[in-house]
Amino acid sequence: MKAYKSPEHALTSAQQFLLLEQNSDSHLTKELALLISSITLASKHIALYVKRDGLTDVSEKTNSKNVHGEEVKKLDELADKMLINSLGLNADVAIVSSEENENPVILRESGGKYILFFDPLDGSSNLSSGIAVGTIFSIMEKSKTTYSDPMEIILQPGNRQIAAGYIMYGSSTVLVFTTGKGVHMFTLDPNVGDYLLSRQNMTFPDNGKCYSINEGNAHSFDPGYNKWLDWVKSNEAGPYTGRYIGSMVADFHRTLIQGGVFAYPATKKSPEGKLRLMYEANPIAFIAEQAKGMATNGKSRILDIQPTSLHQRVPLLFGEKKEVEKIMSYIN
Ligand code: P6P
Repeated sequence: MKAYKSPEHALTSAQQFLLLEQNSDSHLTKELALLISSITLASKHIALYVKRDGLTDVSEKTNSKNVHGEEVKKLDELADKMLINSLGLNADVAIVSSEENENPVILRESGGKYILFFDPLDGSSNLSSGIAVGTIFSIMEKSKTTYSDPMEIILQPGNRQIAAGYIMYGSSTVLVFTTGKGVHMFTLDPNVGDYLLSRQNMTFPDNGKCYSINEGNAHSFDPGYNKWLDWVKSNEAGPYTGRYIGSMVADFHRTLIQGGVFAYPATKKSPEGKLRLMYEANPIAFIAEQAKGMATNGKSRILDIQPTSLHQRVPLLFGEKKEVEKIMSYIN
């Protein structure tokens, strides 16, 4: 990225940063900068509701269940609608797929060059506990202009992503994204009302010594995970710290900042894993690899998995390369 003269981090918005990058790299078009701005606009509205939880009824359950049979909070639906409405105004968006909709939403039968996947409010079951939640997004280009079944152009492997990111609604509201040229973080400044550059070219620290897994599921893990857990808690390995928030965006963000490793293996309740490939594992894996880390299903690279269905689940391990490889040495 060309050096630019503005003060290091004080005045660079996410959109300015993207447009500056565009000068140095043609693949990052104005459309993509505007597209990410559509997402951040919706996220500012979502942030307002998240920050006022308890004063409104948005963290209450709706009567409906989503395609996965999970309870849906009012804010899940509201966030989904805000994102689709904001993206629908962008003529470059053809199709959006979301955790909250069984089928893809075709915004433009013809025209539009981007297809998007998102989890509008990951971890929403934690909303009423005041725990960080997040919006996760993944952006691909349409692989062809004409198709008979939208799944022909939607079910692409994660290595076809051109951008991915998340907004974490936590102690601060942060946007983290990559367009394939490093991982960058922007903090929402409520006084300015915009996301301002706060960290650039982020990489996982080395030797984070933090492991993140829901040990309550240990009874149904592949035995290799329990062998790894015995090791990670041993004197030989230690000391490691256990941290598990139960909101993947927050667990990822902590791992990116503090280092370590996260694993959500297959369990008896979720034999394919719990996390969804297209709008959770793929975007997180793109960011993890751009931050010089690793993301796998325990056997292969997440980004190389050829999807077979829109809402398919995968086991997910991410974090420092050597820590992920350590787990893999026990399970394979
Ligand atoms: P468990 C939140 O519900 C979520 O989808 C992810 O954000 C999180 O990593 C995972 O589920 C937590 O699942 O079974 O540990 O509560």
